[in-house]
Amino acid sequence: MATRIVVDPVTRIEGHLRIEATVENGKITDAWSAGTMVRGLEKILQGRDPRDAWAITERVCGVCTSIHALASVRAVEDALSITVPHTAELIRNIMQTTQYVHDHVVHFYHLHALDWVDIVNALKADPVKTAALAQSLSKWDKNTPAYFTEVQNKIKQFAASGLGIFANGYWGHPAYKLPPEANLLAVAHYLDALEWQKEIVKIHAIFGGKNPHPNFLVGGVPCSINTEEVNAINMERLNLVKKLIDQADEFVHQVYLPDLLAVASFYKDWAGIGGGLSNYLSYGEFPTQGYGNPDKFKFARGVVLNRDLSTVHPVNPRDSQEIKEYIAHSWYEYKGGNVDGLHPWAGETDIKYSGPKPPFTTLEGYEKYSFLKTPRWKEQAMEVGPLSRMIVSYAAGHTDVQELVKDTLGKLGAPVGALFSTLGRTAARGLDAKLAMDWLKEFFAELMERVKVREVSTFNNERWEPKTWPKDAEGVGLVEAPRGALAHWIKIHDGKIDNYQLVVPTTWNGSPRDGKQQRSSFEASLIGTPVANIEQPVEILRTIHSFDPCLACAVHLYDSEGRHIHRVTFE
Ligand code: NFE
Ligand code: MG
Repeated sequence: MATRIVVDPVTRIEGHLRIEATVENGKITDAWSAGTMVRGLEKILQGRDPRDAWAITERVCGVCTSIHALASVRAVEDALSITVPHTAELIRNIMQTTQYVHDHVVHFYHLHALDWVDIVNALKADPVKTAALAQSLSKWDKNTPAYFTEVQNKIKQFAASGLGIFANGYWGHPAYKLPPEANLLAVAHYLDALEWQKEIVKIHAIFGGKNPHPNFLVGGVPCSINTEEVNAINMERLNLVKKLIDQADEFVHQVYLPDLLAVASFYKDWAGIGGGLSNYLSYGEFPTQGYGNPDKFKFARGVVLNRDLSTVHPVNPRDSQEIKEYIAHSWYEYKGGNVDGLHPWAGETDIKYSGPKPPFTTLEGYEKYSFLKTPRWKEQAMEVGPLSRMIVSYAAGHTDVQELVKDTLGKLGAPVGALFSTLGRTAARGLDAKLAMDWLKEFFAELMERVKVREVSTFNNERWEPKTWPKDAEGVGLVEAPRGALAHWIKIHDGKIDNYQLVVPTTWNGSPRDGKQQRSSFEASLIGTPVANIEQPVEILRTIHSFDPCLACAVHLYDSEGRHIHRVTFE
């Protein structure tokens, strides 16, 4: 008999997500993913100055901070044909690679690790053996018996006081496979990562004034470089950036990547679980010769269909027949009816749902069940994220990505097919961080070369004044956010925003089914997942967390009167 499991709220994510699944004979047979809270942005933007949009959209989320600002300035620059000086583009790349590294490390330790790491079991570890294990993995200078003894003592005190926010974890669950020493090692690095993450974000503060939500600028970046000026980005600031980059490099290579491989080696069965969709979309990222030249991006742009790595299909975000958002199962209405999808330039964001509302207990049998819309590329569901970036760049022949992927699979003794899984998704995020780390160093070195020869212009003001703009303009800003393909579409009329639509990574991955009942990534990836104990569905968390969900980004509209859109009652 099928049993229905509800996980609501899913914790260790950003925003509000509910997952329901039916389990039969110990495996998931169907799943529903619902965004349960509404936020507001797309309507707030209407009628405003396009040059301000970055500051508003950026605040959709504090996790992928800065990313929506980048998508926004790119959309406006695209609409107004503004080219950004190369030095400004380098600084944007530095900001964004910094964001990748920060976001992925925080995800691995603070949002995902406890799906694989049993804190309580770490109490059984021998600190001497833990140090030996750690030293076999890396030369990080904290890999000593004294350090692991100290961490274990902290856990002991913590456990004695009831484990605080971790009290409801599924400790002792049979799905946890790490030996006690590996658990202790991971918990120690969980704490180290907390300390470290507040350092790397200073790079955002240096170039963008603060973090989260650093400043951006249409036409460039809002900082000027002058090595002799006390208030500009001077040598002291640049030296601090260099130091923070070196620290980050050490953390990624000496802590995150060795831990990722060590943990993964105990969970190889998860290379056969959670694959979900077989289509992968990446917009490509990190311009090296301008945003208008995607062939020279570090990550490739395109779509891989049916896991066929021999072909990369081109993506055109301007084509009204390619990317569309559907609302067959979302709490919205489109003026022209709810069957056809809308291209984002013609997108609508109106919650006028009047049909039956599901009770709090279940979504079963209700046609509409989420505040996320359902994006499709040529009517097909796409997975987005680090794994999609690896797959599309691999298929596009990017040799740095190919070598890294092959090398990692070799270390794990896993075939290429292992990529298409929960484990593959989590491993791909580590590779993404490593590539971003390497490129961060490269972009910074190039910036320093330009500083030496005083090629330091960071702003193109040619089209700053609205009187230089056409009466009507439309643009699209594509970004590979840490969680995947992100785009903002803007329509400008008489110097003001006429329409503004965001289609966000977690909207692709976490959306409800489309009108043809095709599932999106979260739902598809849960099918077939084993669940050992329906009271403690850690397996659902493993797969859902492997996407690093952000519902704050994914549900970004609001009701203009601030009404309760959907009131749930406890029964
Ligand atoms: Ni709020 Fe985000 C990222 C964007 S959504 S985290 O990365 O864009 O998936
Ligand atoms: Mg949207």
